[in-house]
Amino acid sequence: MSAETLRANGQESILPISITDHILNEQRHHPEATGALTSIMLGLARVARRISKTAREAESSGAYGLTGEINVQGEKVIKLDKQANDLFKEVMSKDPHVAGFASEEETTFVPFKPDPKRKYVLWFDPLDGSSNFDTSVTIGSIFSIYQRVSSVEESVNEADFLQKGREQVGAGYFVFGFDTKLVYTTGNGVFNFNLDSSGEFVLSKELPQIVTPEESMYYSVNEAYSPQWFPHVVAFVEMLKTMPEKPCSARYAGSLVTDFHRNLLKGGVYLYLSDKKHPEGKLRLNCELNPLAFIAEQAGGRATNGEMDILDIQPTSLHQRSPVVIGSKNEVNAFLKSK
Ligand code: AHM
Ligand code: MG
Repeated sequence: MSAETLRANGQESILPISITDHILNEQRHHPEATGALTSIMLGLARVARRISKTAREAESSGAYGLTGEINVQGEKVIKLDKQANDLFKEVMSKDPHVAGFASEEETTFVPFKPDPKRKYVLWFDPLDGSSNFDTSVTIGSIFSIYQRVSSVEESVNEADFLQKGREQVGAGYFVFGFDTKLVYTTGNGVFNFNLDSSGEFVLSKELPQIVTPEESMYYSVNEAYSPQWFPHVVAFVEMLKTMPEKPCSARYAGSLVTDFHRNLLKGGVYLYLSDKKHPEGKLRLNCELNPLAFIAEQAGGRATNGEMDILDIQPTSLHQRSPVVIGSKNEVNAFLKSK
């Protein structure tokens, strides 16, 4: 009997529940499962282990500094951005279920060898918050898994990477801080793993499943842009600071995964909206917002662009940006009412 089953039967497990145990157990509820998600998740965990090690040994691994390139987002590429992207590419190209991927760091999507068994495509932000890396602020990787919509007889095409977030079959992120975490969902709740000293992601004993508080303790926004904010945003942030019962406190790392993760656990709302200088906000719909919106909803939170739920937006281009308010339900709903 697996450790998961023991726990489900009300018997405390003394064995740690690995990511492999967990996914296999999840798949018991899906008799049609082929093992593809297990394989993909294990590949992602492998990539994360390597990024974690490279980041921890940044001096000797040569991960600090810039490559000298500018990516498709117009941003300077740091060496660890490139190393992380190359790792995702290499490991996922060897997965027999993955037909191709798209990434914040790639100009367009990358097809793998055509094969009818390759039924899934992935989106990554290989290294989110990377501009913080040389100051030891927590960074992360974000991923999203879709079933391809193109014919399996052919190579993937752009439509595979322009699916609504609602179509995700799995999504998650890794947090690289003083420890390494994996948070993921396949649409059946949000699960929380820690990388242990043997290199295994194990289900957290303290907090195996994450349900986000309905009320925010924190708000996260770059207030340096407040001179450009539209009046309703100024008023909303003021309201967060002055809520009579429990005013929110500010926390902003400038690293989306870090800010999102803290707010998910403690209750909080993250905003990156349109302003007079950023008409579409900054964050990328496909590789950043859709996966985090899937996690937020599965944990009981919400994500909106101000007009509709993030997961219902039909993407029209690969690197499209979107305004976002994401996190605890009460404050996301309050934002929508305040408009
Ligand atoms: P990136 O590091 O993948 O390019 O992501 C963009 C980052 C987010 O992690 C973060 O929340 C945001 O940009 C911060 O932007 P700003 O400096 O404008 O506040
Ligand atoms: Mg990012």
